[in-house]
This record gives sequence, structure tokens and C-alpha cells, in this order.
Amino acid sequence: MRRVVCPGSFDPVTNGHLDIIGRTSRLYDEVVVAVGVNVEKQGLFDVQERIRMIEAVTKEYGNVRVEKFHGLLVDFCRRQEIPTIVKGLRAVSDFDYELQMAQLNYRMSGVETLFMSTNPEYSFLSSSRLKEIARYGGDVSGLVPELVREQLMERLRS
Ligand code: COD
Repeated sequence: MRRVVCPGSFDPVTNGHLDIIGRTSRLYDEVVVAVGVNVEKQGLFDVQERIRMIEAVTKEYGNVRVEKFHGLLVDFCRRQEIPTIVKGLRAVSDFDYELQMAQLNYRMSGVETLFMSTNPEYSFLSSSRLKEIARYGGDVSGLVPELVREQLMERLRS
């Protein structure tokens, strides 16, 4: 079975993430979306909430499994027997950071990283910018699935 991991924080999942996950799901037998748990960083959504949202919006792909992981991504890959990481690349700024991670991950474990270029429609989109727009009352429709938009608005109201 050709299995691959799409890792991230996904706080929350955006249409940019989903575009990468969906395109990857057409190339592999199984995509494991791995939600990194960072104990030092409190997110807007807790890990279970992020997982539930990703599960709901990737259900239609039929070959996506969502898991959380603590610690190093390459240790998660080893436990799950996943030889390949897929990352989305938006801009040169992503590349600098991602190249270093890819090389370190390969050096530590032999796990390969493949980069998929962003869909130009979402090249400006990140979870942080999304939350900023929503926090100040901007309209985020079209940037996230409707279910995520509703949960985002509800969380920011409370
Ligand atoms: N278009 C295309 N791709 C996108 C878009 C978009 N609009 N938005 C985000 N992406 C891509 C990102 O480039 C990234 O590849 C992925 O989606 C996830 O993005 P985020 O922002 O949700 O997640 P990050 O980048 O904060 O997640 C980082 C990880 C948790 C994957 C990383 O920190 C990690 O692997 N941590 C574990 C510790 C570890 O192993 N460190 C490595 C030591 S070398």
C-alpha cells in the first residue's frame, strides 16, 4: 500500500490545506493527516476539535485517516510505516523553512519529503491570517469549508 503523511497544525484546516490533501489523495492509496500536538502553544481549537473538523471535511475523499502526533514527525512516520511526507509550498518564505525541515527529517530517518505547489487561488492563505481576518470581522467564506467557518465564528464569539 502506498501511504503518505500530510502533517500540520491545522488550527483550523483551510481550503489551502484541503487542496493539498485532496490532490495527494488522488496519487496515493492512503493519506494520513497528522495533527502535531505542541504543548507549548495553545491553539484556538484543541487537537480533538481540529481532528473532528478534518475528518468531516475529508470524508468524501474516501482514503484519508486523521491522527495526532507528539514529538518528532519522523518517529510518527516510523511507527505508522510511512516513507513519505507531502508538504504544500506557497512561497519562497515557505521553501526556506521547509527545505531545512525536509533535509533534517531525511538525515534523521531516510523519510523523503515531496513538495506540492499551492493552488494559486489559495497561495496567500494560512490559518493565522484566516483567524486574524475572522477576529476583526472579515468574511472568510470561500477560504474554509462552511463547517469550519461556522465553528470559527462560534469560537470567536465566545
Ligand atoms: N496552500 C498550500 N499549502 C499550504 C497552505 C496553502 N494555502 N497553507 C498551509 N499549507 C501547508 C504548509 O506549507 C504545510 O506544509 C502544511 O500545509 C501544514 O501547515 P500548518 O500551518 O497547518 O502547519 P505547520 O507548518 O505549523 O506544521 C508544522 C509541523 C507540525 C508539521 C512541524 O512543526 C512538525 O513536523 N513538527 C513536529 C516536530 C518535528 O518533527 N520537527 C522537525 C525537526 S527537523
